Amino acid sequence: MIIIGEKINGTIPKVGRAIAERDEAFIRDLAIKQAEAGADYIDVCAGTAPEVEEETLIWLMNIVQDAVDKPLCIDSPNARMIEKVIKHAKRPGILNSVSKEGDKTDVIYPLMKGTDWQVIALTCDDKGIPYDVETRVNITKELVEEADKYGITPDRIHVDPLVMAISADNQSMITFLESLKQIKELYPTIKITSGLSNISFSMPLRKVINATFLTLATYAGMDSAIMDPLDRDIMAALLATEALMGRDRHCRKFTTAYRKGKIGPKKDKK
Ligand code: THG
Repeated sequence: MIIIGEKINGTIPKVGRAIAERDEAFIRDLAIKQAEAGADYIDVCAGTAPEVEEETLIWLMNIVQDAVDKPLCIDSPNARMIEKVIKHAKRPGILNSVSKEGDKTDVIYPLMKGTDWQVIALTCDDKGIPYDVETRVNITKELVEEADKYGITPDRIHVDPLVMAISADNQSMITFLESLKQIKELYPTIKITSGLSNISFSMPLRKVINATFLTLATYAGMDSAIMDPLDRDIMAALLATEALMGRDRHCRKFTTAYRKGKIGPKKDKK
């Protein structure tokens, strides 16, 4: 599983406060902790008013890149904001995100041409977010065909089919997994991703639902997840899933994580 650490996000109240106070140490610590916990990419999302988003993102990007040796996942609802800040990235990571809304592809794809940047492609368009399989697959086709014009191959695209809360749609995970299956049949090298927390919205015991979703989706072939790597229970579930799927030779990753106190009972740091 490719882990995209979601913690540096100004919409989380504590993080929003740290951003407002320009508390560099707090952001730095979040970057280091997520990297140590196993994040492959560090998502940075300003979550601020548009007027200050650019300087906030650049500030966050610089702190993270200074603190850890992990590529960024630049998270903004505004494609032109991503265009403005991308030059501050020291190396290619993931652009979060493109979709068929407005002219997003015309802004995002040229930034990726001839580079190693990857992208998260949301299956939504100007009509909104579809939750049926057919529309998700059709939007994916459009996004992949458009990407091809810029030489962007499917293996650089993480399709995010935007899973709906199960409290709102009982079949949410089932249609998500069917979308995953059909998209992968069309494009075997494409990646499928998801934010973990959307599925459990307005439910009790959200973390149990998120962890179980992660387990089932991983088994079904999900490639990456936007998640909280500091959540020890979710990380334990993920490591167990990968061991059970035969992806962890001699269960070494699982036992090492346990021995180091990264999962299971906390061990005091010496
Ligand atoms: N898809 C894509 N990008 C995304 C999302 C997605 N970016 C934003 C979001 N969804 C993913 N990021 C977060 C960040 C924080 C939280 C949820 C999603 C969050 N955090 C609380 C915290 O850390 O304190 C609570 C954690 C918890 O209780 O689990 O809520 O779907 N492409």
